[in-house]
Amino acid sequence: MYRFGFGLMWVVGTFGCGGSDGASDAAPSDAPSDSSSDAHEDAGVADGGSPLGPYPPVTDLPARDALPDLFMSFDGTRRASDVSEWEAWRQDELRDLFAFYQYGYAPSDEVPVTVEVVVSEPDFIPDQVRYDELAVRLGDLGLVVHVALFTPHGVDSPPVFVAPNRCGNQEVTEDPRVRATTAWQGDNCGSTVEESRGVRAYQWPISSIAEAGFAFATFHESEIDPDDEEHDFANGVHAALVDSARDPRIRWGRVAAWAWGVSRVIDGLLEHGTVDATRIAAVGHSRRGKTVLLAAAHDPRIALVIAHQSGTGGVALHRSLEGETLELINALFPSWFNDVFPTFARRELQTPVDQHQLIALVAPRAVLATDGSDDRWADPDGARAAVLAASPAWELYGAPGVVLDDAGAPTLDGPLAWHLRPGDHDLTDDDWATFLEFARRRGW
Ligand code: GTR
Repeated sequence: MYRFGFGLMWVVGTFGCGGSDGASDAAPSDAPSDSSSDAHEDAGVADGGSPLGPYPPVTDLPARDALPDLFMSFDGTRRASDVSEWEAWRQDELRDLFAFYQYGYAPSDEVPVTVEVVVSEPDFIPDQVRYDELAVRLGDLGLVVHVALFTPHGVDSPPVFVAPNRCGNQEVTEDPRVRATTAWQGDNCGSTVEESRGVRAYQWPISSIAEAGFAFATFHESEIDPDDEEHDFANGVHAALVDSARDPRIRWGRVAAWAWGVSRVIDGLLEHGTVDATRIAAVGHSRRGKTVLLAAAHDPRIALVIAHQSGTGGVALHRSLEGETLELINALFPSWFNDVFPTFARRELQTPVDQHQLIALVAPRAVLATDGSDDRWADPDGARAAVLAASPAWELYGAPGVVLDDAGAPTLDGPLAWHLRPGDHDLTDDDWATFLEFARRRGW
């Protein structure tokens, strides 16, 4: 048993290999977990190109059931006790640890974007929504991301929801004025691109979003990187932008590439200039929930992030040991993370960073994590616990963090929130009602 209480609280402790453990009651020995097997190779890569490493190989990391401390340095020697220390070194250290052990490093090259409006439909929905397709060209990489931008009539500088999509922009509507993707399409889209037109329109209620005064911008994730294990990294931005100075084991995985893509789409939207630069929300479902959370942890322009049913590698704690395991996610999707992360299979207690720390990197901006009661694979309890454990990062800024109701359940009232609705893995009108309500309570 690693958890106590109602299965929703974890002891928080320091992690550093040489550091003291702040929660010794709950911590087992520092010896690596005996659940390790010979099949798990030692994934030490010395510094391998990490700006802040070197860090120990996975097999040398101690097993701790206490959550890694938000504020204590990895080596356990210093604590970020105020915002200036948190921002001066601890945020960088956490980002570096996540890159080194989990998501991989994005190349550091600057990629300036240029924007061309290639479709304009001022009355896409009469008297309500304008449609523009922005072709966002990524430097000289030979890649163009087509952003479908729906803006409400009569709202100057609207806030915007930015969302990666799975099948292409044509999935969001039956209307042929939204052009279909020419990039790779995965399963569950349709046997032809045209068959996938409107296939997920029910997930993207463009009219209700506009009615609430918001713009909606979506793009096909494959235009950044196809989720295509067969061709691995031979296509998309992985092929176009390689940081060969890094050890290949810690180069970026697919989730990191998609997150980088969210930021390039924001570059494009700001260049275009229609939406309010101070009210950019990123929203993603499932693997795209993982993506937008990582994007927000790196990109301060994302003022509000909604990670919907993001599960393992998203909001859910590794240490919750429920739902999708680290072993399974890496076996099923070997390209989503870096090549060190699979070494944590059956070694969840050795992870030196856990997902509450990724959430904390978004503070003091707004974060909403949402789940479905029947979606056990995404581990709602592990997500709720992560959100609660991240709350002290908001408190450091003097903000309330998670606001609980009288029964102790998280509400939508604070800048950090978790919400559970009945049902399974999907993106529904009820979810959108929650997203819009959360934004409204932030004063958007
Ligand atoms: C599942 C995967 C989850 C989640 C989901 C999705 O198969 O195990 O981590 O990301 O896919 O993106 O739909």
